[in-house]
Amino acid sequence: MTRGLLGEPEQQAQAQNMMRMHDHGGRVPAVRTGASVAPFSVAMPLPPVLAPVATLPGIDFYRLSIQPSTTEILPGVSTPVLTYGGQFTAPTIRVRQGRRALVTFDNKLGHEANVHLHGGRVPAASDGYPMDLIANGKSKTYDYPNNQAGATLWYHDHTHHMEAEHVYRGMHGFYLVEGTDEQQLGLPSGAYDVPILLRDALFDDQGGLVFDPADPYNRPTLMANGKSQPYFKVAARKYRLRLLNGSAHRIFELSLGNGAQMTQIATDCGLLPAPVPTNKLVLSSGERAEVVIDFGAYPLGTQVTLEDVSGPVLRFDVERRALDRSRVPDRLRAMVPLAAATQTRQLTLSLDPVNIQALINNQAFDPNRVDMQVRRGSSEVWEVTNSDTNVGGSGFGVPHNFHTHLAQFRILDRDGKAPLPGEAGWKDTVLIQPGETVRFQASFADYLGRYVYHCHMLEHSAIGMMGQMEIVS
Ligand SMILES: [Cu+2]
Repeated sequence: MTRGLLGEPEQQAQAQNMMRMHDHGGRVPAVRTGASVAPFSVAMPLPPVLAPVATLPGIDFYRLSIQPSTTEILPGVSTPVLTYGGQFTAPTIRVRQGRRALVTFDNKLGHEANVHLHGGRVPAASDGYPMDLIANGKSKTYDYPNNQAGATLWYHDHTHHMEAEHVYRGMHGFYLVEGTDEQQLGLPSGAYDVPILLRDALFDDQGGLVFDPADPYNRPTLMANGKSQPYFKVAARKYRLRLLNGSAHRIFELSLGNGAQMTQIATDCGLLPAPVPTNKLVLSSGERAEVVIDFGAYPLGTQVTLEDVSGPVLRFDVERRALDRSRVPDRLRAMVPLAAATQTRQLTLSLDPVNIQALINNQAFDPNRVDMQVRRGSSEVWEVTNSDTNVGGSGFGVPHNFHTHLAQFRILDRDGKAPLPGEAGWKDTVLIQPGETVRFQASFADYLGRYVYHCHMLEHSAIGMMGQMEIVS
């Protein structure tokens, strides 16, 4: 084991705990599954939109605490959680493209933590580098320039070794960038533009969240915006739904219970070139998809479920009429041709269950080691392979995904085959199935310094499936 990954005894213990991949170690927690609660018994809340504490020309100032809190995920049960702003689905920060946001976080968690703006193109000092932490009792102001296209971003903890548990316990929220050219498109807006954070959890008898990194597959309760299988009353008209997989580990495979199509309009980093009709959305941890669903197609009283392969997540209840002047244009966004790539790199993801590590190119993350240097403003092709077809000789394959900080990318191919139409836009996170190689081309704009890239199944990044690049001039 490298010193960088497992220097402290408590971190060693934690990592060993994480690598008991499927071995419950005799400590099987009492399960209070989502199935024990009647589905669709509570309304899906919308996370509050955070108001600026001060404003200057071109700049908004925001302030949020990082603090423990409680929330009601299962009806009538109080669950301790870790939050931004005391809210289990943190307040939504909604900004306009080109308008800078300075967000101050006051850490009252009782231990160190930080904040990463997932999908944000931000200076290295504001990226939430895993070792760049806010001590308990201290504050830090993150500088978000918002010089990027409109997109559904999110903010979450990135404390090295603790990111999986922190995010699992609730340190996640939306950060929505409104694009300057979006309004003229006429997409559903205002009350009909709805962020939905999807995730999972396992509960104990007392309603506490069980975090067992060794068994991330046993998290049967599905939630939307912090409630277990809620309903959401909708008008009979078009809605823009911003779906985020905020799970630490789970892959959602989503469809509508009635088999109807959704119209996908955006992916991680904003609008697709054109709308894509689809009846299935696969979102791995950290990925986003925006869809338009026209509930005007249904009579009042219709109930439409959003289903994962493991069960329903959310039910839309069509309960009133409303005027609808929104539309989904045939063209959403011009895609600039990719610049010529200056570099091709190969990265291989693998778990090492014997040494309790997760690796990129056979190395666990070491903050003292720079894995590559990348020229600012360059464009590179990365070939990322998931070699875990037979983890530890078990015969089982394990999916991974891959997230780049700072850089946005476009998928070139999967095992030589063209990407799906819904993957045709700019992305920052991509699912890679066992044995699969994904080739993407990334652009490294704007900022210098050290940024990480990693598997966004956070139990994997927490034990080393992460590397760092240094952007140089
Ligand atoms: Cu992984």
